[in-house]
Amino acid sequence: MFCYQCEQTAEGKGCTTFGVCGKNPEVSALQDLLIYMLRGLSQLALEGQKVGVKDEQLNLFICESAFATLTNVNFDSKTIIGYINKSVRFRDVLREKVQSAGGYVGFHGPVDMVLEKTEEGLIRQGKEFGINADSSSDPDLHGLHWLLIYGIKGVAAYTYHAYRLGKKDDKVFEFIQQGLAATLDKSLGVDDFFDLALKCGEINIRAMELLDAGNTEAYGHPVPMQVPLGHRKGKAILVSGHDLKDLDEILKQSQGKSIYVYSHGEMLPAHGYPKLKKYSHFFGHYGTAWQNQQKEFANFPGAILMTTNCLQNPAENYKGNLFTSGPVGWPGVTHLESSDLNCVDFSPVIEKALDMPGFKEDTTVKTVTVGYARKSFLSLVENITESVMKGHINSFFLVAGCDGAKPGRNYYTEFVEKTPNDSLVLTLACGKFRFFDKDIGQVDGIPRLLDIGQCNDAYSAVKVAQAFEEIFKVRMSDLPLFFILSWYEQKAVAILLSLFYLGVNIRLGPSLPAFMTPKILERLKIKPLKTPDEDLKAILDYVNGVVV
Ligand code: FSO
Ligand code: SF4
Repeated sequence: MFCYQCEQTAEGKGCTTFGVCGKNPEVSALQDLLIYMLRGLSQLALEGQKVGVKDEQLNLFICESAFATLTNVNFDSKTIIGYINKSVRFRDVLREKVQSAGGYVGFHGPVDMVLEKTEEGLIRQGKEFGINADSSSDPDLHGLHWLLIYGIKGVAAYTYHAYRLGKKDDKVFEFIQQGLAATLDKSLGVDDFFDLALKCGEINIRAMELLDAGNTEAYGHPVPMQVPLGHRKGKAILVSGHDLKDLDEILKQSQGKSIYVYSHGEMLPAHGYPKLKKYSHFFGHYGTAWQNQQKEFANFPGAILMTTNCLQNPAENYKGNLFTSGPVGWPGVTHLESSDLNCVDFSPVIEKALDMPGFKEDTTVKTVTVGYARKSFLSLVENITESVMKGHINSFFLVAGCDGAKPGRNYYTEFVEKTPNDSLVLTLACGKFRFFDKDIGQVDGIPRLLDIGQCNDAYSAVKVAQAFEEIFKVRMSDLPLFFILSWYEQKAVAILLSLFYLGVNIRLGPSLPAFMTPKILERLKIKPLKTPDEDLKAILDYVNGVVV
């Protein structure tokens, strides 16, 4: 196997014998084959568009199945084979339709390939079409192909979430297909792929906007909310991942059953959404970020639902209490299918929670504040502007991105602790669990630590950055707003490309993507993290106009 799509890839180069994430070589080969098939389906879909052949189910299928190949999403060979077989069915019908409508279908590769019938055969084929299948090509071009594919996987995940909430835009589907098809087009060069990466960033902002509209129209705009970090005596369900629709459903279905529902990981900001918080049994938050789940889930005395990434190899002592939904899967863990993409029947989760002991007593709790998504944050803009005018606030840090297991991730805690008192720290995504319960004080009554939300709320960060452009009357790249990012998986790659599109200078860690060559990093203006002291000094020197 060879996989280098995430930050924890072995030795910073690539997982070659077994995934650090728990992905085995067989599933890795099957995922490679699925992605190869999606690239071919995209070639046909683009030809279809030229002759008026469109298929929304195909558009959605590409997003859902690409989402399943993100890091820590689906480890179940049966599910991936199901997606591969479905891709063949879509391909054969589409080829027929495009041809009948007078379109071109004479592609060689995934479009005319005959797939094996057995699991072993598909694994064998997958090994031929993985990342290193075209390793003879120029390293920059090769890196850009995979940068684009990983960025598109992130866009596909956001698009899938948005679709479930009734939001879609053909432009996004079209770009996903254009980008995937481009990776099979030998006539394209390095500059073409930089343009496509830029376009991927732009389209990702649209996908995030759709998701933001879906979430806020369904659940209201997040408002600042104190979230208890403890628990209540009684039966319990824990919901992890990012999917607010699944959380809403489970809250609805577990009402009146004497069960408390808790968020885990990236679900924490869900407490800020008024229409989710209205459920009195949506009590608080349990645990921290995804990489601590094996310990945290084992100690949770109720049922656990994983709605999206990041799923880890479930230990035997909680595997029977764990459920997955959407594109997530692990062999032997009960998966709850939705028949119509909308409503999942969560009764097995509820029954499991009722069978389990639950918490024996209430705990006295600490709380954290969430809910500074764009609307709440923008309501502070007047106060922030005043503080900036008085010189009480001089810089802003967006400390955003993913958490992970590597020791180097302590950087972010230390960085936040060392930020000067005349700065605000904005957080987004699961990286914040390193410091989310720290009190770093206030400036003129404004909390210095403001949580914008989970990574699916990244559109709010874009709106906030655009508001800063208004306050300071300068372009985003000249703002005293500094992006200190931690990346982990492919949604983070899509967001990186969006920031690249917006012209933002990025500091990225804890290690740089293995698929980005020095040329790609330079062109995307990505700086590696040094130490918190060195980076803060460089930033503050810049803010204070010190010329070095
Ligand atoms: Fe974290 Fe995982 Fe939200 Fe990612 S839980 S790492 S970028 O999947 O999605 O921030
Ligand atoms: Fe390795 Fe990451 Fe790929 Fe998993 S997703 S196999 S950890 S590079």
